[in-house]
Amino acid sequence: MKTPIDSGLIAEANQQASADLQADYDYLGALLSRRGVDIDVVTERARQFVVAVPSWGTGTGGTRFARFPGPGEPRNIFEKLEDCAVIQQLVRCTPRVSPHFPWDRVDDFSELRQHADALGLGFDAVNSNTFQDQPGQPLSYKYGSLSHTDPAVRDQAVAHNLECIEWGQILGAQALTVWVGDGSNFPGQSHFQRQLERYLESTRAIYDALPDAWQMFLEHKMFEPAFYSTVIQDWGTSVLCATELGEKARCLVDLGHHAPNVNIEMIVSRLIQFHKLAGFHFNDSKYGDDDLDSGSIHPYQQFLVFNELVDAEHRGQTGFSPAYMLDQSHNVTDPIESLMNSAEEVQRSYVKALLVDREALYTHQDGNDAMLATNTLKAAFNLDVSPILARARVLEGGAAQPIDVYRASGYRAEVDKRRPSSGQSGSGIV
Ligand SMILES: [Mn+2]
Repeated sequence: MKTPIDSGLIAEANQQASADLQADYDYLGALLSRRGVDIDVVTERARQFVVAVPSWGTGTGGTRFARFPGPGEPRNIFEKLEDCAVIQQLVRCTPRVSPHFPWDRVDDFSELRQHADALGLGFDAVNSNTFQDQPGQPLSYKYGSLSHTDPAVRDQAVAHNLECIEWGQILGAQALTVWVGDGSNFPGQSHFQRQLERYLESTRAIYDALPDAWQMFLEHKMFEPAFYSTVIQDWGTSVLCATELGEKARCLVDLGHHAPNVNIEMIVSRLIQFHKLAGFHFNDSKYGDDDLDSGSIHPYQQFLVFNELVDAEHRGQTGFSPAYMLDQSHNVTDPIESLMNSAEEVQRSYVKALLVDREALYTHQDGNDAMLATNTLKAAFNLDVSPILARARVLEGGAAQPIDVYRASGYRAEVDKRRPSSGQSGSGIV
């Protein structure tokens, strides 16, 4: 397997940090032991945790106003995979990449799969794109795609989703994520019901083409690019459509796609209860769909989401197997650093949620003791679980301190030399 970062560098850095790491791990281990928790069991669970990386996240994002490209940006899916391999080599919890079509389209998908294999990477859900026009595309998506008033446009959008499934099969993916930018910008512009009927008819055609083991993830979004109404605007419409389509259709929760202050963890609970949770696009936000780094603004909210997920694991909820993925736009940081940091932040929320004393929580809930119930959650959230995360990475062959090793490796400067800017980028925000 090709490793983009010198493994000797990782080993050396880990060795230098090992005494401090051991002391921190022992301290946390003793603390957890007093709570009746075996730290090594938690570390084992942390080692099992995986979150997928979006191919488009490896490029610098941007806003409607500007994009400020960084040095050595990947110019195609092969180079994106190379960057994803760096992330995986250092953090060891991101073994799969989610491709986006047609941005990541290649002539030979078998070759692409082999390229990923050689880097120790697999493919996660494939994403279709009918929210922008591609060069040479016969019909425009300006007024919608799967819900367009013109059946020829809808057919074109359906056909693209079908080719995504076909390509995804070659890559070994097992899910198709469908997000449409369809909606309207003016009251009266679109007939809500007829528009949703058209969407359902189109998605039915896609659903019927899903291979046996595949799932279809419906991603809702409240606004943008349509600013008055969006066809799949919230989890309510999403779950209605997923129910209409059938068992293989589930709802994908992008943390940035809700109205401000919405209780997302409660939505997660509802979707779990009715077997309709597909998975997540993790990111964070302050004002809207900001696509900021996971856990950078609302780490407690992310923890509360994981509290619901771990609770479902704990109770052995049937059919519970959500797909975790990052979906962020990196405007001012090195995308590799942001993705590594965010993978760790998501894993951190998971590990903290594992430390919630669930039996105590249930007792306080049943006894209507609001104070002790909420403090039970805080008792887990307030712990610094960094030593567990570092230990899990080291045991998996990764770096105790991924960003330090990445910077020391000189990877960015090296790729900058052999990746001259193409003046265009396939990266974007979904
Ligand atoms: Mn998303």
